[in-house]
Amino acid sequence: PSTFIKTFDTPAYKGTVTIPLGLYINGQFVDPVEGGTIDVVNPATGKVVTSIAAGTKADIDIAAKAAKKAYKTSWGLKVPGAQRGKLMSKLAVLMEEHIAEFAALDALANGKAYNTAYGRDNKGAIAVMEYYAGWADKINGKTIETNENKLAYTRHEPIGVVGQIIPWNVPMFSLSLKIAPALATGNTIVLKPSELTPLSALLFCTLIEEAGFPPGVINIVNGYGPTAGQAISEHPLIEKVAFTGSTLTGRKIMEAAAKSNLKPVTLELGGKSPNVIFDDADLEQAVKWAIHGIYFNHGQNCSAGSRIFVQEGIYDKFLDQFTEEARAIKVGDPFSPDTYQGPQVSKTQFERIMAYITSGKNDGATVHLGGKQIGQEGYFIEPTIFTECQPNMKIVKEEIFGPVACVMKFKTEDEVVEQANDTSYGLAASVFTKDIDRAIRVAHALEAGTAWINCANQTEISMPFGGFKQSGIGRELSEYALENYTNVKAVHVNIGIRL
Ligand code: TXE
Repeated sequence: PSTFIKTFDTPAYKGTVTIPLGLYINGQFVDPVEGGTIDVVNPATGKVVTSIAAGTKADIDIAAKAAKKAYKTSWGLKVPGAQRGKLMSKLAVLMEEHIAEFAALDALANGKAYNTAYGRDNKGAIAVMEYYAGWADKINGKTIETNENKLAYTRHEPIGVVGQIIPWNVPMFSLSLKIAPALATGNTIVLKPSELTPLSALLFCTLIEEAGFPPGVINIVNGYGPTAGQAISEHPLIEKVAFTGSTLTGRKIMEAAAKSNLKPVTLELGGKSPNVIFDDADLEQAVKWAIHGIYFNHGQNCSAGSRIFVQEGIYDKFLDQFTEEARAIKVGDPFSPDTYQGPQVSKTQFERIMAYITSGKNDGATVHLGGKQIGQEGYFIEPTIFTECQPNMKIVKEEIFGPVACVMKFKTEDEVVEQANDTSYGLAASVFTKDIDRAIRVAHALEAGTAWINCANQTEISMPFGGFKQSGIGRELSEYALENYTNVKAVHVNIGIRL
């Protein structure tokens, strides 16, 4: 396979990054069987940066077989947890050594600010790898007291080969939070990055062997969803699939899993998270968190606080200050050090968001701020605020995944809890109030996998993350994620029962 060499000479990053462009299978970069390619586009310009190898079903098959062999011969229960953890720690060190290159590749293909890619995504990815390296020798079952004639205990065994399919919004963070718990528990992996942001994953592949992983333990196959992604979901040797992305694709993955070998599925899907701000909230802080809640990462956040409910007493003041802050957001070149918001990730996403803005207008909502493309080149969208929104409008019901907030007025706690829960999603929710009773009461009443009190969009590696309702199945991060990657075996040892 060929290589991609890119020299960056930007205010945020200067340096040259070199990555191989093949599929990473069984410890080697290889060409795809069918020779397909993916054009990687810089969303700040709309221009193709490079073309990379795209795998299909045939490549996933080779990767799954390599992963199976590695599982049987050089990973899984053959390798003590402490040793697995050691390799993962080494991998984290190598990721840290290359963090600037990772951030540059993610800023290039995703369009996110280099500083965000560096300080949030990639710092986070490294921390996740370190966190699960620490778990690798602590995957313990239990002894269970039954009767004196029996020793009964459980083992948390690895599942085997696991498939993982990730999106493009936080490329390296997603990769690490999928791979790390699977490795810690002794599984081998076939992972497909998003076709929109495949470059940083290729750099990651160059570190796997150096960290000491045997060939076949981690296989990374770039490719498109309906081909390579679908092949992962239905492959008979792959015994579990973990996915982050759209609800629509999540359904297809579950279906393929059910129709093939009934592999268990964990899903982290979209959201339409409510942010509820009461009259007695610290207004300045509520405004700042609400801005971070919806506009961080250009609104391309599964837990984005896209429905902002403000109590009538502070509604006007909130809207004024929120608008002022949104207007001040620095939109521009991802490689400029003071950029907060870059372009949306792709033309498709840009067009989808602009179509939502049009639908909001057509449905009678008011564009209070923004609503337009910025410039002619690339996929930049103005931070946008809709007011006068009604519950049945598409912009209120559906995930926009862009810098678009719906601000709505409410009167009472009961009313807002009902409205906030009036959604098929249930990923996250925020509540802002100084009244501790109300804060906890509302946080408990909101139907969401994560509830934030007086903050928004917070991630802790040691806290579980996942959705209620149609936002997903299973929990990622924290100790909870380990459950996704182990099979529990109950062992009954007879030490005296006679028949
Ligand atoms: O997602 P897809 P897209 C939401 C967000 C966004 C929308 C569409 O609302 O606007 O999804 O984004 C792979 N079998 N989120 O089109 O299609 C695909 O190759 C197996 C929320 O990018 O779900 C990629 O690797 N895999 C979200 C991954 O699925 C398939 C993050 C995600 O792509 C496949 C991203 C198939 N049939 C989007 N089709 C979040 N929860 O954070 C596609 N893929």
